Amino acid sequence: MIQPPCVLTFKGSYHLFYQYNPKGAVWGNIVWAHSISMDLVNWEALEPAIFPSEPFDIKGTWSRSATVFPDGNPVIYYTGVDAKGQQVQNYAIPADITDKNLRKWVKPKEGNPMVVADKEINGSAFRDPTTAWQANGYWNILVGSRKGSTGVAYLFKSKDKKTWTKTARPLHEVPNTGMWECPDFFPVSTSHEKGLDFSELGKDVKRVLKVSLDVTRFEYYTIGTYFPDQDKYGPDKDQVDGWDGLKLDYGNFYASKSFYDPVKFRRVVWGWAKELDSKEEDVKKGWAGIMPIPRTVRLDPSGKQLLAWPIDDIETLKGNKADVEVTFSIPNLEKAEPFDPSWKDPRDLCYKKKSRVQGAIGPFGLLTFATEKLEEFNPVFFRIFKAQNNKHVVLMCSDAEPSTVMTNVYKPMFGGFVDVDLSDRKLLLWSLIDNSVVESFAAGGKTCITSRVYDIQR
Ligand code: DQQ
Repeated sequence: MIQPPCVLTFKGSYHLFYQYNPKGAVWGNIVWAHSISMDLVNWEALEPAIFPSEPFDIKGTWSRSATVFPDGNPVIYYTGVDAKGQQVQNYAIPADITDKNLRKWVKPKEGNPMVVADKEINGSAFRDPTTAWQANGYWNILVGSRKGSTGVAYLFKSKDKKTWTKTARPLHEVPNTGMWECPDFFPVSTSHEKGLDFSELGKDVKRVLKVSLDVTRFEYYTIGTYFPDQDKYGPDKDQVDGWDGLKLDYGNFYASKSFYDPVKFRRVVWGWAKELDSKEEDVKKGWAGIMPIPRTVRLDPSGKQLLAWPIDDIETLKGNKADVEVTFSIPNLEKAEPFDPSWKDPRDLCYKKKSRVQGAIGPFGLLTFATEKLEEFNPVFFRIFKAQNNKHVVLMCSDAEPSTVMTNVYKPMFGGFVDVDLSDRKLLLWSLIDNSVVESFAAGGKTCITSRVYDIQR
């Protein structure tokens, strides 16, 4: 069983670390597995890098981040579950910095555990430290948590990277969002398309805060401003800061983490798609959970959302004919059915309108994994509505329900709105299809949906 990825770039190669159960295809016995790649596509598995061994992580070595400090030395921050079952933040460093594969990692006795829950923090809900960034002479990390039902990103600061102090208030918190796992806090440029490293500040720089919601198992992000002098983050005025917020992916995509790639000057986000198969099947096949294709992210020119697009390195895989690119032309937008403003949740709307019920414009899209007689197919499709302001609302759905006749799998519908200008009456869709996963990108990466699909033919 694998869980979310974390990437470290070191001396021109990519190191992938991820939660892994070496004893089976179910959650448990988590170690940090380690693979290495020169291109983010072809990977070689190495020995696990981190596993429970010390009082401060004996009951678990969980998620994660990697930081390369300006002196070139990498550090991993991870959550350990200590002997008392409390979640604490630890660090590990390479045993031999001259080994470019960084095979062995050590957890120094000095300074571990690095951050423990104080009286204010719930030590059973305190995990997933971020990559460190620098501001005003301090190093900063976030740790995800909750206070009752309020989701929280605690901020810790350090001058020497050894002693970390919690700031007076969290960097950000939002009532009724529950536990925030895997926070990610990164800068994006408003003036160019290249990625920025974590410590970039400045007037052409906005900040993204992404959190993974343990309650819904979806993620959301906001775009806003980071105020390092006040240790505060504020989402922009028009951003939805809660369950209905923007998503990097509206489908089976969780616990994502981004990294800055100094090789190609880009910001790459990598998520995790869990298995929706039955546990018995997972055990039988011997694995569960996948990493979808890593995605480059940047700010949309509107400044209101991100664009996510599969990394260009996958061009090398194109010979496998596992992708479909379509441009849909919409001849007559006039006949679109009216959009009811009470339809707030795109996923609910996909369920309500279903994939087989004909509307005025839509459903139209792709039938992936279709059997010859259409007993099974996974539709990725759109519907277009007309809103009161005369603008159009584009709904994108991916429906796993008809994708299999098997009954012992979870077959969800996923949906997201696509904020796209339809004045040229065109809508673009790119789907990457691979065995049991369909990753679809609408309108240049404005809306993405990852689905797991299981068919009788596999
Ligand atoms: N799962 C881990 C956490 C992380 C979550 C525990 C993601 O570290 O927050 O397995 O699903």
